[in-house]
Amino acid sequence: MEANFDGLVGPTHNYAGLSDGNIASKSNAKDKSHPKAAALQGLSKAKALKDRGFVQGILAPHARPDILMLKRLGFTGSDKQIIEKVAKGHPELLTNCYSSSAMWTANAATVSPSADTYDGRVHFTPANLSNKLHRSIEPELTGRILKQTFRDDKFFHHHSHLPSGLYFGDEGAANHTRFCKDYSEKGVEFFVFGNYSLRQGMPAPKVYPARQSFEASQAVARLHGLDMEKVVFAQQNPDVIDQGVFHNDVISVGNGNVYFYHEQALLDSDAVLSEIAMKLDSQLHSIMVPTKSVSVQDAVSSYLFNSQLLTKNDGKMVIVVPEECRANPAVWSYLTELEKTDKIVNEVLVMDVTESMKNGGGPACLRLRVALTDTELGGVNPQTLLTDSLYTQLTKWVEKHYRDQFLPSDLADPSLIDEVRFALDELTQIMDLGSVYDFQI
Ligand code: SUG
Repeated sequence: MEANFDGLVGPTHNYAGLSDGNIASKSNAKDKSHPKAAALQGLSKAKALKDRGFVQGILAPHARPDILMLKRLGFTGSDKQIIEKVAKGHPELLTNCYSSSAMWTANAATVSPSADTYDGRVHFTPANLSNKLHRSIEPELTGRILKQTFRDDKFFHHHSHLPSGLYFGDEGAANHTRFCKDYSEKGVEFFVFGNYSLRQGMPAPKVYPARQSFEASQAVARLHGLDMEKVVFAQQNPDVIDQGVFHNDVISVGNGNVYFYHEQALLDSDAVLSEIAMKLDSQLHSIMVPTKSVSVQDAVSSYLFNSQLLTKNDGKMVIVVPEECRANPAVWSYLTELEKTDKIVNEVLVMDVTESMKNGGGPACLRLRVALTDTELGGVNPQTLLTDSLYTQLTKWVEKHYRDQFLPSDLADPSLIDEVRFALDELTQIMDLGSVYDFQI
């Protein structure tokens, strides 16, 4: 089966405008956020999908502020004194070390299911997220959270993140798709990159950064021991990166034998699609959305492609889209037609994840896909798998600890450190995460 592990939105969810190239993040910078509503929206999405029979997990949020990062930058004193100094003299560092961006677990790691890997284990490589300061501080803790979640090393193989820096910039599953006939069979792993970091004169975006390099995608495929006859590398169209498509999952999504993509998503789409179909050795059901139906601008503002394509019991698929798709006439008319006419994708399900959308994260950003066998599912920490009881516990926990509203200026409040730590300490008990966080209370 395919399990989806959604990121639990952290208590300091805020809009700091930290992501150049991500239009929503920039345009909502300094707005008031609603951490409690954000976390509850995410949990409701996960619960709704669990109630429909999909396997749903939860990945814990990160501990913020990242005091260790500040200490490595030369700040000294008690944790509260450090925050006071940073708030006074370096407000830009304060927003970075307090970001709750780990909630977008599509960027947590690249995952290869056991059917594809050399040692028959599920492989995880945390993304180094080198392109943005606030995200580059995630991989160590992400690795620890993944180890506490996918525990049994008989089934799970955890790698370290790739070397930091721009040469091996890696953004995880947001730029990785797996096509297959059946989840349990060997599939085709599809890596989409934004640029070549070590080759001169290749196509590259001009306005915004490419976050994923070809060299990084290749390294992850090597680490996971994939059969290169079953791997496809493709370059994202640099022009769409320059229009705000900072990850491939903002312009295309695949599942099973279905690829749902925008006409302008890739360089040389025809060749890429034939390679996927050839390596899949079965029919690829490709749904190309033409620019005349949905412009790149509409795709970016509605997040049509940042949707989840989920296989139902009858083999058909539901597409889970954000509310913003319903509000966009061109996108909604496209989806209404798709639901009526497509042979496989026959249902549209709309979810409210507005708080995440305002930072550029749709339904698909909020989840990490992990295809597992029944036996492997047994090796997952059970307290990370969503049940009615875990949903109730997590909802109560959020209601108890999260603020209703938040402005980036609230990060200067030194008492926030304890507020967050008490909450996370309780969470480690609810989710049985041991000493995954490195703070003391
Ligand atoms: O990395 N936004 C995230 C959104 C990630 C979306 N993920 C996928 N497409 N898979 C990013 O740009 C904004 C944070 C801020 O501005 O406060 C932010 O990090």
